[in-house]
Amino acid sequence: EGVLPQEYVLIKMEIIPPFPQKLKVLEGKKVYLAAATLRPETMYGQTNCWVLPDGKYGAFEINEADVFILTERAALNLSYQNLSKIPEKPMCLLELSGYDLIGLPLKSPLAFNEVIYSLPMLTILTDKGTGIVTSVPSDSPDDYRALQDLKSKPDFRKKYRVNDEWVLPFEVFPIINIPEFGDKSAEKVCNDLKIKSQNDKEKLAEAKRLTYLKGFTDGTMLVGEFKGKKVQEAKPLIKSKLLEAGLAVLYSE
Ligand code: A2H
Repeated sequence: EGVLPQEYVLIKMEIIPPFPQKLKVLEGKKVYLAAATLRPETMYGQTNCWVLPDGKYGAFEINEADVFILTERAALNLSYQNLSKIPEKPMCLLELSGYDLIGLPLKSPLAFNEVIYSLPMLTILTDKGTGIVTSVPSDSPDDYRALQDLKSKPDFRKKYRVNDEWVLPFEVFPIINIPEFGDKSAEKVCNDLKIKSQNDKEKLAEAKRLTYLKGFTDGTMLVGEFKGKKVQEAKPLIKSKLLEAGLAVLYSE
């Protein structure tokens, strides 16, 4: 944990009914996987959501209307940030594991894919953000590699009961150009560094360092309302739009 608080945007990824048996008690409510991101301007390119299979999650009442699925730790922090039905007290309606969340169909803000699915990622940290991560494989090396792992390894899909239709139709979609890395910067850097799996932590850290900074300083939007604008300019505008539309909330830790 750093000294300064980190501010995330929580993207409200809505679960599309009908709910599976395990989540049936929540049906009738608006239930979201709340994904913590530092890159709200990349939401056009979402291909899936990531959960930690062995992670512990809960469905928490945030206000009269909304239920968020995230870690208890994040729910506690949110309850001190005016995001709990009862102030300073997380209201858990249902305890869940990551396994319960795999395969949920989701509708996520700005995503060009109308329906995306929740899939397993083994490197998610439960002491950071919400434990839920939205996947943008064009611009995030972690997301690119984890999606490739699922696509290229049928045994891996089988182990986590991931249906082919939740993974195979989803292609890396260009949303930002970085002069040095092209339109699919994460794919390019992962290939250049010969990253073979989501567990290749050191190389992925290097890939993230390379793309994260360059994306912000040199990136140009290829899609959306701010197409043609620099990422630096578009990012705060897209963030404000999401917040004002009620499609996302801010979260600090
Ligand atoms: B970012 P920082 Cl396109 N465990 O969002 C692992 N990773 C997590 C996480 C957790 N518990 N919570 C959030 N994250 C990811 C988009 C994105 C992100 C892009 C490019 C880079 C990038 C789409 N995924 O992050 O350690 C989330 O992925 C590169 C750093 O707090 C979040 O933003 O700095 C980022 O890591 C937060 O990481």
